Amino acid sequence: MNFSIANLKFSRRAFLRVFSLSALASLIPSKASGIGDYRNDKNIPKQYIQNRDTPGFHIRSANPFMGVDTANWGLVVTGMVKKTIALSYEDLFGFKLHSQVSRLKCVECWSAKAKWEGFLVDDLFDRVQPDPAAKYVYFESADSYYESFTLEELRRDRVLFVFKMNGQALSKEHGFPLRLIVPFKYGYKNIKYITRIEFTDTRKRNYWFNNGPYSVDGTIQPGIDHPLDFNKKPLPINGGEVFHPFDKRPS
Ligand SMILES: Nc1nc2c(c(=O)[nH]1)N[C@H]1C(S)=C(S)[C@@H](COP(=O)(O)O)O[C@H]1N2
Ligand SMILES: [Mo]
Repeated sequence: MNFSIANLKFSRRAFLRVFSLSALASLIPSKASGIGDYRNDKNIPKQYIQNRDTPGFHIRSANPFMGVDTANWGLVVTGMVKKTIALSYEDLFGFKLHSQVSRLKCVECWSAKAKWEGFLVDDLFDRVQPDPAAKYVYFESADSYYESFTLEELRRDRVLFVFKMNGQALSKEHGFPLRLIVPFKYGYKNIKYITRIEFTDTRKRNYWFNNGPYSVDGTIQPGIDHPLDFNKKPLPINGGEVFHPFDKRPS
C-alpha cells in the first residue's frame, strides 16, 4: 500500500515539474519577445549579472541576466533519447559526486582555476539513453545563451556538470544552479545556467559562432592564439606571448 502511494506522489510531482517548466518558459527573458539588446540599455539594475573583471575569477555573461530562481528552474533532457527527463534543483544532488581542479581559459586572454564539483556526463546521459544515431548535443540556458558539442567530446575525461565551485554552491554569476565544465575547450563552451539539453543527429551552432568570430568547436590549441577564428586564420603564439597584429608593441 505504502509503495503505491509513494509512486503516485512521485508521478504527480514529476508532472508538476514538467508543468512548471512550461510556465517557466514564459518567464525566462530570453524567450520573451520584444527585449532588445541589454548591452545598450543604460538602465540595467545593478544586481544584473554582466561582464565584470573580479579578482580570482572574472564573470562573463553575454546577456545581462538576473540569475536563476530554483523554484522556477528545471532541466529538460530530450531529443533523440529513449526517455525524455525533467530534473528539479533537488534532483541534482541525487547523482554521485565527483570533483576536479581545472582551469577555465577565456578567449579574451585571461584564465582562472577552481575546484569544481558535480556529476559525470554519462551519469546523466545513462538516464535518458541516447539513440545510437545521436551525434551532437545542444545546450540552452536561461540567459539566451546556447552551445553545441559532439557527443564524443562530452564523453572525454574531465568533462563535468557542476553545481559547486571552490566548496560553495555555484554563485549566481558563475552559473547557478548548473553549468558544464569542459577544460579542453575555451571558456565560452563552458555553458552556465543550463535549462535544456537536446540530442540531435545534425550539428547546431553556438552563441559565439553566431554573434562573434569564434568557432563552434572551441578547442584550446597549444601554440595558437585566440580568438581561434580571428579573420578565420589561427594566429601562432610568438615566443609564448599572446599577441594580435593590432596590439601595439612597446617602443
Ligand atoms: N549561459 C552562459 N554561459 C556562459 C557565458 C554566457 O554568457 N552565458 N559566457 C561564457 C564565457 S565567454 C566564459 S569565458 C565563461 C566564463 O565563466 P564565468 O563567468 O564563470 O567566469 O562562461 C561561459 N558560459
Ligand atoms: Mo569568454
